[in-house]
Amino acid sequence: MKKKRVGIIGAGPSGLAQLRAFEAAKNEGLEVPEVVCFEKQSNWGGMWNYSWRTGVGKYGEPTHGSMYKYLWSNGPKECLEFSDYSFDEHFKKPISSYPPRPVLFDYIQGRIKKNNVRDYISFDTTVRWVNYNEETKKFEVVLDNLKIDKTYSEEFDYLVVASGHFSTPNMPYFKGIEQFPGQVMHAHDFRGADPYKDQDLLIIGSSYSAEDIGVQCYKHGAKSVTLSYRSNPIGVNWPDGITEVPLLKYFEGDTAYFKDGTSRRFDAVVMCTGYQHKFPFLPDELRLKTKNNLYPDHLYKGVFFNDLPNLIYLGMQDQYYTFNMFDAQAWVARDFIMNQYQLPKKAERRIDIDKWLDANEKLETSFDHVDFQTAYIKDLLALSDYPDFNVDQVAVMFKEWLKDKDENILTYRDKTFQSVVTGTKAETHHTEWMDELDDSKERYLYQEECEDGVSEA
Ligand code: FAD
Ligand code: NA7
Repeated sequence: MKKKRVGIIGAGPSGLAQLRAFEAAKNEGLEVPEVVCFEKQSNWGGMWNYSWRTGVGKYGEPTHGSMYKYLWSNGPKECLEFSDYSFDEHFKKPISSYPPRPVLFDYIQGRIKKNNVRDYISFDTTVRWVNYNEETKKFEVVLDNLKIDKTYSEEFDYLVVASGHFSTPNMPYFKGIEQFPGQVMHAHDFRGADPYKDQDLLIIGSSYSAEDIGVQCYKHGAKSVTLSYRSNPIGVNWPDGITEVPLLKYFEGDTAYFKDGTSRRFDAVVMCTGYQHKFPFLPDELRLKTKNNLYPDHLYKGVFFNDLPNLIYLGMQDQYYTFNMFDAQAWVARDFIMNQYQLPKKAERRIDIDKWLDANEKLETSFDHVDFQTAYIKDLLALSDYPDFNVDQVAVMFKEWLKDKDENILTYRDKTFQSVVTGTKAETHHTEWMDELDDSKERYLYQEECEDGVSEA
């Protein structure tokens, strides 16, 4: 019998989790389907594969990357650790709880380099369009091999969409912005704090990007940072030099006027106003339409498109849990594809989705959000043989992290946590985060004992 074919769109952490899930089954001696992953960039890692480019890439495709220089993990690494590949196994020594981007990128790659996962990925290949054929029950995927400028198509029995959702900017308009004399950009195009040294910076938004870009620019020498919120302020104890104000109403020249009647002049504006779930390669009836939230509608177990469950979406949720959530999802998807996990009927699936949507509606605090996603992860873990980990303890760490940020947004990254995978307590990093201006892997991992016993990098 002909092997089933599985197409995966994207080789970021979610797509790689799917590849790894199949490899794990293969290593157990099971017969796995034929799997092909398409990645429009020249390397894997998705967001973690930093790109200096903005706008379009070398082949004229929209640049996927939204990450920037000097980006350090914004949550404890112990909350995202793969349960089948620990930080200890990768780094061979304890490291701190908040590593910089290149170190996490290295970790992601370590697990898949152990297998021949790269062989399954067609790089520099963008998915242009998908048709579903009701008669053959197959997905026809139209692709562009960007390197040789060739369009072709392939057929699949299952399609896994792992193309991420923090790449297409949500960019609001504010009256007068077209006359603002300084730089206006979205966080998607932010590549590091250097241009904002000695500048007065306005940031719109009050979520992760606003917080992190604001604090980074403060750390790297911005003269002042003003954060303007629409619904709720971030509300942590800000240091002198960072202020939160209500929403921007309009600009007059370089001066911004806010809802509370205050005004101030700025050199530059960064819109940290979130991203759109965008799937330009999917027709209407297959496209997930959602805002960024913890339980997008239409996905059974947060994964299976209810109208057509052979269409699988990974990582589409707003995220407390990341790498380990993608794994838990990918393992369940794999078991469905390999007939080891049966889905209930569509109406039953709908009831389950509604149950989660109702619960999501009722959430109020950040702690509620953590508990909700924790319950979701547990639900997934019960469905596959992805190695169990102490999810309740991870939830405790997330809550500690939230409290740490509230207490001191500049020092929370100096805290350490204990792995639920190995029990290892993280090291204190050799340099306090506020004094550490170098985010390279070499600098991070290098440590030398000085004569006086104080470690120095
Ligand atoms: P992505 O990483 O976005 O990967 C999607 C992949 O799909 C990309 O490689 C892309 O090129 C490819 N692709 C897209 N469209 C196509 C197409 N048409 N054809 C072929 N390939 C395609 N998470 C954390 O855990 N900790 C952090 O500190 C953290 N910081 C973040 C900071 C920023 C600025 C952003 C934007 C996100 C951050 N995240 C963080 C969340 C991050 O999104 C996840 O960690 C993770 O990268 C999501 O993985 P993914 O594979 O779902 O999506
Ligand atoms: P998020 O978490 O989706 O947050 C988007 C923010 O943008 C949020 O504060 C919104 O305010 C705000 N927003 C959206 N539209 C507007 C308008 N029109 N005006 C003002 N403010 C607006 O995106 P992030 O980029 O912060 O985080 C995404 C990922 O990147 C995350 O996983 C991180 O790890 C990095 P609201 O509260 O809705 O009023």
